[in-house]
Amino acid sequence: MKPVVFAADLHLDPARPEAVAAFTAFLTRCRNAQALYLLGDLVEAWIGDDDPAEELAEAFAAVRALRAHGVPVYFIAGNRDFLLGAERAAALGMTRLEEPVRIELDGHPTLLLHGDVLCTDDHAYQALRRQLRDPAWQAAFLARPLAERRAYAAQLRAASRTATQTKAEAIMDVNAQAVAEWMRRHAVDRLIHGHTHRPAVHRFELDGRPVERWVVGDWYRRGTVLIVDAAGWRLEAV
Ligand code: LP5
Repeated sequence: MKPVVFAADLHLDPARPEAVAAFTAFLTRCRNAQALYLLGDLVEAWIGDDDPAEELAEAFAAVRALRAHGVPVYFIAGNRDFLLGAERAAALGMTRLEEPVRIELDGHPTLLLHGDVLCTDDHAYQALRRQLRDPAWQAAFLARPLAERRAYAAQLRAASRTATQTKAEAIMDVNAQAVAEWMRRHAVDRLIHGHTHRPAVHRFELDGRPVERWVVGDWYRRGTVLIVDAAGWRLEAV
């Protein structure tokens, strides 16, 4: 089985060139993969498809090079890049998939999510999410000039940074009930997600069956990706 690779929370930002370089180098190592799944927050903040995002051109050229090598790159949006549409994603070298995504992986029905929908104890975030995912709100936001949107996004980032510094760690993790409900509803025995920045595998029982939740890590210092191949499932630092 050729490797299927999962990464999330890269938060690509021209202000962090080392993370951009690490991602670009990582893509060249994915050339023997069956597929690469990017589970959201690929970029630090995506403010609309009319943003040329020129500073990240090299990273996206590497994504297109991987695709040209025959490796499909699938993208699921996160809370930082939900405004990256299917058409622009395709131009950047990726196929946008709408979550929840259910795949058959290594003989396991598997659910893929960014992960933020599982954090149901974070009521302030869930309220913000409902607002930001509202099509009317998005249309009004996208009608603003780019510079204004950039400033709003920076303000929201600052507000979020302040909020997350004072929230209890447990609130920002997944809710066990939510995990069980998503897995039950989609009849899967594996769940893969990011968002919480807590790379780990959680093995537990759901309705008497053994199931697993795999969490991939962020790329702020060093990325942690999930690789599934003939050797099994493993989290690997890159
Ligand atoms: O991102 P991360 O992991 O640090 O924190 C998230 C939650 N925060 C967010 C906000 C993003 O960081 C900002 C995204 C900007 C890019 C999108 C651009 C397009 C939209 C621009 C809109 C103006 O998702 C954080 C969670 C955390 O994950 C863990 O799950 O806790 O949620 C919050 O911090 C939300 C706060 O609790 C409530 C925020 C109140 C905001 C008040 C408005 C401030 C002014 C806005 C100006 C327009």
